[in-house]
Amino acid sequence: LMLEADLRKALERNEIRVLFQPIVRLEDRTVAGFETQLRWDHPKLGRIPPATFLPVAEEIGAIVALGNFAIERTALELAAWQRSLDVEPPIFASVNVSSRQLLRHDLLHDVKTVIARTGVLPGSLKLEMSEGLVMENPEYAAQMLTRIHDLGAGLCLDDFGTGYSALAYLQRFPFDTLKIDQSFVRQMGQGRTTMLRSLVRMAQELGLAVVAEGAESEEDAQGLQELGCDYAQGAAFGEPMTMLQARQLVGAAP
Ligand code: G
Ligand code: G
Ligand code: MN
Ligand code: NA
Repeated sequence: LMLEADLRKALERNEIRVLFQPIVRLEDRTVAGFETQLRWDHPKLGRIPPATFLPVAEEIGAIVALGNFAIERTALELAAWQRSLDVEPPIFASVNVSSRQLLRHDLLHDVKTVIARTGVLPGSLKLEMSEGLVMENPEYAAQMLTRIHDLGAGLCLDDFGTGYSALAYLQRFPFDTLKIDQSFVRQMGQGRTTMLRSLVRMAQELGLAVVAEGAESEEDAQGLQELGCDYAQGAAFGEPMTMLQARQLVGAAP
């Protein structure tokens, strides 16, 4: 297939972008960090979303290279910000990781190498992954994540609430943050807050920070804050933007 041949060359041809979507503190609406998102700017087809090209990358064995590119590019940018900004806590970035990176490749080694090479403050580099990914091989995932956590990197459980595993079970994993799936924010918009309320309460009792995704309006943001979410991301605060725009947003040196 055309797409496969093109994707093999996309990295070296500089067609892969790492976008940054702001994550704000609900208490004062300041930017706490970003979630990074890969995009492929195809020369003929235009911008291709990860949901389209990551499965292709998986098939052709390019998923680890793309994942490492996202981690490395993000860490380089954060390290540059840290040299020009003096904010406490430092601005973080949370990079999505795929099942293959965590379960069938040495993600520990990759993260360790990137931290050493870039000098990024380890705690400002976070990895996020879905519950489904972790549950593919919980024993191995727990081991790997514990060792990555020991490097000082942050760990966020993505799409929380959409899976079937109990939080009590996931407590054995060293996550510091839960990201509540946007479907619960949609429910809140329809006056249904039961799920969101209990997910937030569980997270709080376990000492985990809570990010809500899919905050699309000021009304969403206020509702999430009232329910005790610490952070939110979504159209209300900014769509995924270029690194240059993110740099300007946080006031780092150009
Ligand atoms: O932006 P969009 O909704 O199209 O993103 C679709 C999915 O692609 C997201 O859920 C996100 O987890 C995934 N994704 C985006 N960037 C990366 C990345 O760098 N690595 C991995 N593994 N997944 C990513
Ligand atoms: O990694 P994950 O699958 O969670 O990726 C998050 C996806 O959700 C990204 O593609 C991001 O662009 C998207 N997203 C972020 N904020 C909003 C929002 O406010 N509304 C909608 N519909 N999508 C959002
Ligand atoms: Mn995500
Ligand atoms: Na998500």
